[in-house]
Amino acid sequence: MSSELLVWLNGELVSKSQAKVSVFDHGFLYGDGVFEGIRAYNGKVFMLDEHIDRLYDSAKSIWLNIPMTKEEMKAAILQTLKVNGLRDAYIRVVVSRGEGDLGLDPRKCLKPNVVIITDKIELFPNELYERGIEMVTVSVRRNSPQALNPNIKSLNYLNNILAKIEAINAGKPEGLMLTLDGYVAEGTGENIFIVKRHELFTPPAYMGILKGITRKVVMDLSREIGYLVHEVVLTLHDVYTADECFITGTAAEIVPVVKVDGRVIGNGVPGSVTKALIQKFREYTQKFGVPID
Ligand code: PXG
Repeated sequence: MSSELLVWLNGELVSKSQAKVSVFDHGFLYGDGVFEGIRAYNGKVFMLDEHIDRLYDSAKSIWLNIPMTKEEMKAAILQTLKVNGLRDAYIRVVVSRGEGDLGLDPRKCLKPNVVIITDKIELFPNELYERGIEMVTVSVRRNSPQALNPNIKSLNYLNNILAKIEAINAGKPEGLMLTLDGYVAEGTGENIFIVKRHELFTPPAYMGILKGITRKVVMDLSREIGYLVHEVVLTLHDVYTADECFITGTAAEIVPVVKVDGRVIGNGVPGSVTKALIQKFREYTQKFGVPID
């Protein structure tokens, strides 16, 4: 095993310092490309098929042809984890339009660049999960699906980054993004749920959000435990008056939210439903996934 991290770049494993693409790549010039963030837990890749399916769906939607099959992509991910000796990891798959000229025309980009980065996972501090976080509604609205569908996990994340900066400037770790109509959409890189009378509510995917894979797992686990789950339009009033609130994402997993725009949610501490789901989710991630070897 090499001491320097190896990156999968267009079919070759190259050391981190050698893993480079052209400044003429349209991923760099225009954010023209797609990506996925995936986790490995305990020697197994969590929800691998679901992430690969979403990657290929994002690519299809933007007319980007990934130059390898899904099976080849999965094998490449497993190989990259293996050579780096990683059992608990964060995996970033990036497919960009490739090198072109300075114009927008993607037809000039003949070969997409495919990159798989695997690295140690930087866990969020434990106290975040024990105490919960505060969120603030940001003024930047989530991209309209009519302009750029948030279901596409594209390299163009400026919408979310601007929202994140606003939250940070307000001194809060995470921002709550609304749709153009002012309905609750999602966090900057997480989906949102509220709990009311032991039932779960989350905005439907057609509202213009990323259809999160953690969101789907949480909905399934909730139903398994016996909670009803509803995908419904939510207002800020619904959030402020919820018993519990939490956000979900591959990196964050399930993070309790205890204050939104200054309103204390429920008792101001992570609620029993949220805590039960965090516990159940952790067990699930340790058990299920595609083995690395
Ligand atoms: N909404 C948005 C806008 C996202 O980008 C999620 C929801 C959650 O989806 P999953 O499938 O992960 O449950 C995301 C996740 C990170 C990071 O490292 C996460 C995301 C994008 C970029 C970075 O925290 N996406």
